[in-house]
Amino acid sequence: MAQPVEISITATGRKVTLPTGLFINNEFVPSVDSSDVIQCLNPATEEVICSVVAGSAADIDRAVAAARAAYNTTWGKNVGPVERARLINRLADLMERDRDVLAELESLNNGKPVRVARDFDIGDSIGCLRYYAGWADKITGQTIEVDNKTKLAFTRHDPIGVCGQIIPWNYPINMWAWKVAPALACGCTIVMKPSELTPLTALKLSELIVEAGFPAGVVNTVASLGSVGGAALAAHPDVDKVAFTGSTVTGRKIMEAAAKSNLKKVSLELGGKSPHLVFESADLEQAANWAALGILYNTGQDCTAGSRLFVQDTIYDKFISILVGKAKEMVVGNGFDEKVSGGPVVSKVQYDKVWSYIESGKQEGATLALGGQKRPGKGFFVDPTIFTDVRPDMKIVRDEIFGPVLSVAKFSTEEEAVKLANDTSYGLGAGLHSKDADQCMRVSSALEAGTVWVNQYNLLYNNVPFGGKKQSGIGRELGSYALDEYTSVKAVHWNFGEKLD
Ligand code: TXE
Repeated sequence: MAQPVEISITATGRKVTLPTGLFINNEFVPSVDSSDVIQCLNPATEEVICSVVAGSAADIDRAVAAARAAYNTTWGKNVGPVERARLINRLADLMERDRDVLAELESLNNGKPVRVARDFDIGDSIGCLRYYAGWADKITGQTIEVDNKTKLAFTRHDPIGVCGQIIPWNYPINMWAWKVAPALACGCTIVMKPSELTPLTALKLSELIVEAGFPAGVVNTVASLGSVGGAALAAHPDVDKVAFTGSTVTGRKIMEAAAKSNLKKVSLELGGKSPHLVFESADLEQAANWAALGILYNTGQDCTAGSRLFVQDTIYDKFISILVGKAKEMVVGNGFDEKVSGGPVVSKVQYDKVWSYIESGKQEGATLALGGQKRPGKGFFVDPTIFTDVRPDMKIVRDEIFGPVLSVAKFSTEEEAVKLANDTSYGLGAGLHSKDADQCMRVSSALEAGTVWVNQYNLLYNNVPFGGKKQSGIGRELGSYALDEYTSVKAVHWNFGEKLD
């Protein structure tokens, strides 16, 4: 099985022809040794959308060989930066042209509102491609004086080589763009493994890779189970770098596989349990808007979800009542309904996980201020749920839930707020709201996180780095910092005078 299928998107009347094979050397092909398929579901209806080929370890070998051959012949150091930028920009143009189709496919497979996919996920992804296209001819080294009379040294930022990229299901197109764009700009070739839950848009984008004119083998896409294709990529002896976004548990396995194979370079963007602090001087209406967005955006399936909210005791009751009002405004439903602001969670596994945490919050004695009741009917829907008066030892406070479930606790002093905020093994995001500029500076400096938002939350820009501290990850994506992840610095020592006797 590797034939394209036609998908009917009932809500919009659109018919989309979707490739279902493995994308290797610019062709969609069947597996070399397996008849396994991945069944893709619509999480809003639980209906099967279609099946796609599930790649095996042998298919990963084939894709890596294609990527290596392209790296050595048509890409890598064999193509100039202006041409790399042209192709990346061309890909961005094609995504712009196909924005509606991509948004509908993304919504169908992931559940997020189609409007959000169109305006934010795909808009940002197009911006990400253009941003890194702009970097392609600005990746430069240094000239270093070592001895004015006879020698100097300089550095070159070489492409790192063949990259394995393993992405999750919460932002399938964004994660694709965050990884593909800087890798291509730096001259790397790619074997992409999308999540087995959401492979459809990565396959559609693979068609655009051919149409944009990339040489065969530069970008390869192997839909596969994590334990099969993902594990094979992480352990592959001919992969020079693996870039991963996903759970901390899987991140550990990837690092171990990299260490045990060829010590390939690893970047990891992992889970979080991000703190969000509201001080008494804050604009409470605004802080409540950001706090609601922080936990409810993407149905809480966000690595930086502000899932632990700490509110100063003097404004605690008032703030919670404003916040509950804001959270109630969220319309949860099928992402194809234009009124909907929150879709379902992505899968039955995630649905069961989120509900088990909601049950544990009830059992451990947290106060339910909103939600916490299952809906009848089909679809993996979870309404906004807010627990107040939580204790630091509760499971809902310690673990990443990855759903629209917020834990709220109070603090009395700034020192206590920072201590509570940092009491986690994660360090991805953090937010604070205060009108006291000195306090904003002190607290943002004390928070242990790769990103701190002040008087806002969850906004990201393609030119600002993103990544984690502690067990939230290693390395940085976005901004010029991501270029370090895809380049290897070579120092060249040049002698123009010294003769040895
Ligand atoms: O993640 P996995 P899952 C968190 C979130 C969620 C939990 C579990 O808390 O509830 O993780 O989600 C691939 N070698 N995040 O199980 O397994 C897999 O195929 C190599 C946070 O879906 O980490 C997929 O492509 N790869 C996160 C990718 O890893 C493997 C986003 C992510 O899946 C592999 C997603 C293996 N052994 C989940 N096993 C974030 N940081 O945003 C799986 N994979």
